[in-house]
Amino acid sequence: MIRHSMYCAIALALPLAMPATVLADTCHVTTAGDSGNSGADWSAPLDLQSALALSTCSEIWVAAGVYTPTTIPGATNVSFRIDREVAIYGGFAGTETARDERDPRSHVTVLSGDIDNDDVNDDGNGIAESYSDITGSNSNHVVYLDGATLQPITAATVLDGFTITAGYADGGAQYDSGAGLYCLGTGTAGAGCTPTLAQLVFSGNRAVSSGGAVFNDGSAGGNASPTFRNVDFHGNFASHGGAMYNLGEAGNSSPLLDSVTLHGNRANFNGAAIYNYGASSGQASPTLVNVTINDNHGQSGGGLLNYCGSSGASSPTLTNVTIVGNFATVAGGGLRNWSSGAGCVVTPTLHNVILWGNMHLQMYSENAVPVVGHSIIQGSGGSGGAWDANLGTDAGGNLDADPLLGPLQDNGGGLPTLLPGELGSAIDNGDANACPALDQRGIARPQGAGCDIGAVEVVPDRIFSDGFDELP
Ligand SMILES: [Ca+2]
Ligand SMILES: [Ca+2]
Ligand SMILES: [Ca+2]
Repeated sequence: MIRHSMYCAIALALPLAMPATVLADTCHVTTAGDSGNSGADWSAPLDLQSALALSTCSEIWVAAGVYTPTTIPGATNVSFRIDREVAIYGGFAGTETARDERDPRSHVTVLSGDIDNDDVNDDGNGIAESYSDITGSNSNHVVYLDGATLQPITAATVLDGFTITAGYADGGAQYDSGAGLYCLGTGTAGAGCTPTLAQLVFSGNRAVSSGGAVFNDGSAGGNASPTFRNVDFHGNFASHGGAMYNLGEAGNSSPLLDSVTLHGNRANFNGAAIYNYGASSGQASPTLVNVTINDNHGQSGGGLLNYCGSSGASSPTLTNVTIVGNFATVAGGGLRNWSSGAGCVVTPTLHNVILWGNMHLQMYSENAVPVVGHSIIQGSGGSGGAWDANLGTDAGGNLDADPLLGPLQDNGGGLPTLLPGELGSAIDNGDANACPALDQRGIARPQGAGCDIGAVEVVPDRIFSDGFDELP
């Protein structure tokens, strides 16, 4: 009864105390939303396209359900288009009054490209778990971030808590790339696409050309370098860059991937998970921290392809990254580093990285000399006299011993990871100077005597000083 009377007092006081424009700043969206509603609360929801179009919606809350950019079959060029500063959050049940009450894993909020609603959906979840679920008419880009037309897209533009699925980029020109999300930071001077992309799943997107899930276009003087945090890429497909393609041609495309898993992606040709392309004085040099790359298949670069075509750079920095069980039919089951033009620099830096069980060759380099320290590389010989110089510069602390990884599964933290065995080579053998504060799951580093190599820090079984396990 006390609660009820307080609620009434607040409900009566609010309209007097706060102008309507403030109430409209957070706009509410449901699958039953309508452009005629205010969006001010869950009882008057907007549809998603209307909320994106309203400049008064500086923050958008989206309730669980499946959203498509259009329901007109054949209108494949229509996307959820974002060209301004706005923070968009999914994962709401549709009753919350505070943002941190949401839960994207319980209240799955899907942005789908299946505009004619005919994709394989046996499980009824509205998500393409694989690109092979796609049929009929699908959006060329499910989400289109335009940082070149009105204003640059900055880190203040947030997309957080969604599953992005069933895009099929099979149109002409740029409509053949970036089926899940196209990040446009190219063209006019000052253009940029550097959004914050968090708690996302990119599943079952397909591009005829490049970037099955994501295409970061930082060409022609631009910059397309998003931050990806807690993101899962799986079941995506393209000719180049099965999950992601970073185009830094006469520009920059160097995203940050922090706590990301890429698994089960495919490329017909290069970069089954990620293709980094630097050329014409541009660069594609992403930073990967606490990243798991597993079971991706392509022709060359089963995990990453780092390529430079002419006078540019493709020199990613990998720290505590696990690249395991990927496959390339030609070369570089884990990584291929390929410098093919004059003035090119392809010098990836690997610290605390696991490269194990990739076919064929863990890492293959042409005119490129990676710097490798405190990493586990199968067949490398380890640091010292037995080091295989084809792998690059031995910065010390490298090992050639089995990390005894478990299967890809949820080991906590929400993303699938590969847990190192407690008796394996990863435990406590990382470089303390390169050790991130947390692991991919959000567990504090280091645990035990030192930082572990790879994306996951193992919490040792607690042993009492007498040597006996503690009681349960
Ligand atoms: Ca499904
Ligand atoms: Ca379809
Ligand atoms: Ca440790």
